[in-house]
Amino acid sequence: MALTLYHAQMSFFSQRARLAFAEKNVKYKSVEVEIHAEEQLEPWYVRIHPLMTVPGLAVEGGTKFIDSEAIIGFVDKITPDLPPLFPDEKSAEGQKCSQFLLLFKTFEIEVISLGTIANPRYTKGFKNFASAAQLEKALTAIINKARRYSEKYKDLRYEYLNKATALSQRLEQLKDEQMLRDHLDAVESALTEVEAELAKASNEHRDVPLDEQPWLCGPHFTVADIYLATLLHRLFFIGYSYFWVDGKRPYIEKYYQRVLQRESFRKTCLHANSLFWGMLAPLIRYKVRRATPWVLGVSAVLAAGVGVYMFVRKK
Ligand SMILES: N[C@@H](CCC(=O)N[C@@H](CS)C(=O)NCC(=O)O)C(=O)O
Repeated sequence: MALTLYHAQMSFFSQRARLAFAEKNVKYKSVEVEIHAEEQLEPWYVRIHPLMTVPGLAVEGGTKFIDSEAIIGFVDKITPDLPPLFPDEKSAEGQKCSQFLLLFKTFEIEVISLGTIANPRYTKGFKNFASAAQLEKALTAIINKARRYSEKYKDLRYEYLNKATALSQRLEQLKDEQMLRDHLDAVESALTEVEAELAKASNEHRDVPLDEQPWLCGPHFTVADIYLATLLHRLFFIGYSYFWVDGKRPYIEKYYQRVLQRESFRKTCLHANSLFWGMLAPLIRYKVRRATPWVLGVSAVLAAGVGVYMFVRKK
């Protein structure tokens, strides 16, 4: 069964999806959607993913998934012989997993990521790469593009108008500093619960070497670990590692170090937040991809010119 994953390196939700694929060792065709060049708004992608977000998954035969959790669920379903990412809800591990998934839904990482760029003062050591004004300008440009496209591509009119509305709400949130504070508080209290759970499990497995210790919900690396691992990685990148370093939440600190060593994580997420690998390199690939016909055309004309010149000179 051929699978095509549409994703972006730096995108938080794409990282979750890629990590699930790697955990379950499922192969897929990778198509990068360059969200920093607004490629998610191009009609070819809207026809695959009407919400114009990443990740998206297309399955041979026509089925599509347009949400990271649904994608992870699908990956889990097609690999029943491997330990489940969503353990049976009747098991203790499955119950914990559902509880943590609910807990991780008490805040929105997009509000935190974008809000932090607009208000970096809550972070420690975060090197801001855009001002609030630049961010607002960029979002406004995307909203305007969605509105223009709603006129240009009549068959996708409602999808584009929906997108413009969704992004306008994001823009309002960006200006709402109290909202950022609320979401940061929610993250902190979630981390407090995580710390308590990790501490309990670690004390119960005191004599077991670190690489054999349980993960968040039990013996297996589940979807709750995918969420926690990518959350910590993003928080680290945007300057909130002070939530756990320097003895603040030592079990989380140990957990994060363990995640950083995990092969699946290293392959899919380790460098995804870096400005070079997560933003610049994909942008260059995108430009090359788009420039290829033009570059090929010019090269062909030049080569033909040189050929004609040599031929004439020989005569
Ligand atoms: N609930 C969705 C959220 C996806 C999402 O918001 N993706 C972000 C990147 S992390 C995105 O595509 N942003 C670009 C946009 O909204 O135009 C999921 O879990 O897949």
